Amino acid sequence: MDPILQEIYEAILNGEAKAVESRVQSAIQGGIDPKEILDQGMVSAMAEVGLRFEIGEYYIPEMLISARAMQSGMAVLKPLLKEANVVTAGRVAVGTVKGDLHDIGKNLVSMLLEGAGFEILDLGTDVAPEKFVAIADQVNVIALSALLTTTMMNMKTTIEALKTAGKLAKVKVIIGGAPVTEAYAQLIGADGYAADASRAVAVTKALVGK
Ligand code: B1M
Repeated sequence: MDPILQEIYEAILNGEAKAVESRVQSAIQGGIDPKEILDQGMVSAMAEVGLRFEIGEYYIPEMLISARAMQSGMAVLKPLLKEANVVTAGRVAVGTVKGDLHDIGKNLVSMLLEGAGFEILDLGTDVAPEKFVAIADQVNVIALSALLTTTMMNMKTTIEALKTAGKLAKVKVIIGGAPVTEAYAQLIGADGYAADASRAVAVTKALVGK
């Protein structure tokens, strides 16, 4: 791995937000592809944070501090990830489902969709099904994220609420997040599933016929 990417990786593990910010800036100035910075330096560091949490080496505060450091790097990368396209390809409501506070993956999906020309309505985290129902008429696609096995079932609840409200004829639903699978998406009647943020762009484009 490029030494600067290794430094970003270490700084996220250590929760050093300022260092992440400055190293990401240096990596951009050094001509490293933003996608490489994101995947190798940052997303892989968060995967390691998760592993350390699993084996009891990290606790919630460490996870939170690393997440903040990751967000500070993402803020630097955001304009570069967005600059690819400015045409509105459609409107997408993005949110992490009820009970779930994880927002890094959701923010990444939003950024890349925005970069691909979609207009984003970010509903945030812990979003109740009724909120997705309320916004359904204003968007082409609803994008649901979940990181917990205990909250992914709220994707099903959300799709059921949209169905009951008669919204599914007009709006498509894409789901994703670490515990989510293609099989689960099919089981709960989602229109699309993506394993990562780049694939979420491709799937969303396909859903709106672009
Ligand atoms: Co939490 N957490 N966390 N956490 N956390 C996980 C998810 C966990 C796997 C850690 C572990 O045990 N190894 C575990 C879940 C276990 C499970 O359910 N099976 C867990 C747990 C248990 C918890 C708590 C319950 C801990 C506790 O309180 N005891 C608690 C729950 C709080 C709640 O939500 N109600 C909790 C809290 C937190 C923090 C607040 C401390 C913090 C979140 C901060 C924040 O988001 N602002 C946190 C963090 C940071 C993590 C880990 C370490 C990292 C998550 C992350 O941001 N990854 C995580 C471990 C891990 O994932 N390895 C963990 C980076 C991000 C880019 O990846 O979000 O997966 P991800 O997004 C990916 C794909 O999933 C996909 O695209 C992205 C890549 O391009 N994707 C989509 C995501 N959404 C998509 C939507 C799409 C398409 C693709 O279409 C719409």
